[in-house]
Amino acid sequence: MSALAAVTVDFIAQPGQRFVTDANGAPLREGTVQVGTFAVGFDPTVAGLTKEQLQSAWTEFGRTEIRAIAGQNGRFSDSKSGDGTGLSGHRIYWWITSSGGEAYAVFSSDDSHWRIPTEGTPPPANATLTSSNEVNQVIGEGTIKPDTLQLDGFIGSSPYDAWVNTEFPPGADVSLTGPTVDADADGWSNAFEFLMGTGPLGRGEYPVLEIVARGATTELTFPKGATAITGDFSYQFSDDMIDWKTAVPAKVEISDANQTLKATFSKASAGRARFYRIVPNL
Ligand SMILES: [Ca+2]
Repeated sequence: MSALAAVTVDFIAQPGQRFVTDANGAPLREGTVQVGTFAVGFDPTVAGLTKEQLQSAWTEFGRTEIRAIAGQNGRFSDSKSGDGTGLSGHRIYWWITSSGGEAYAVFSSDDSHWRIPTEGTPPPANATLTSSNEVNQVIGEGTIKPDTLQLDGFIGSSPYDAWVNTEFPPGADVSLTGPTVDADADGWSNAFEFLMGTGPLGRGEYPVLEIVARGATTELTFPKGATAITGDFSYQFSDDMIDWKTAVPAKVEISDANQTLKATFSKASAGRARFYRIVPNL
């Protein structure tokens, strides 16, 4: 089995294919196309993800500028080569932004050209071609039309900002409201209070976490804040409480009725203890 050391991605929106437009349908004259992937275990299709959450899981492979040439506006084409190690099998995404970055959408496709070649079976020259006519998936406020990929705009406050406005008095100092601050000094950061649905100023409110080994799996169940989403949470595991590694759940379920989240992991090998912890992605 040969390792995938390098890969080339060609990305194209040319005459005869879909081109990029602004929210009014006019060809985009200034903007950028990033080509990249998202972290393993991160589901970018979950509704309500903020730009910051997408960016935290984003790995850029390369980028190019949208053309500003008469008859070519909204088009682009480029070829980027890079290290394919660790990206084997990852789906490729286009993150298209207007000039200044105010409007953006992330596009992808189910087409096989939109996956980094798999180690062991690289195609000739490890090339992957991605064409605008193959796009069939949009993340964020974009629209896929027969002839265009539209950026509908994505401006607004995050769910965390909205929660701060609800939980803190008007005009509260930012030194109290940041996600890493523990405003009520109860040992839980504001980010965890948001994620777990407890009050950031209600010292003494603690979420109840439950961990159950069940057959071939381990289930971690905990309360979830009303506007927190599965993409807000990452997980780590350790066998010695010293060396922590990323834990990717095999399954994540949300119970809307009582706002609990259950992450299911493969069980540790027999006879060994395993510890899990939750890491906020804020
Ligand atoms: Ca706290």
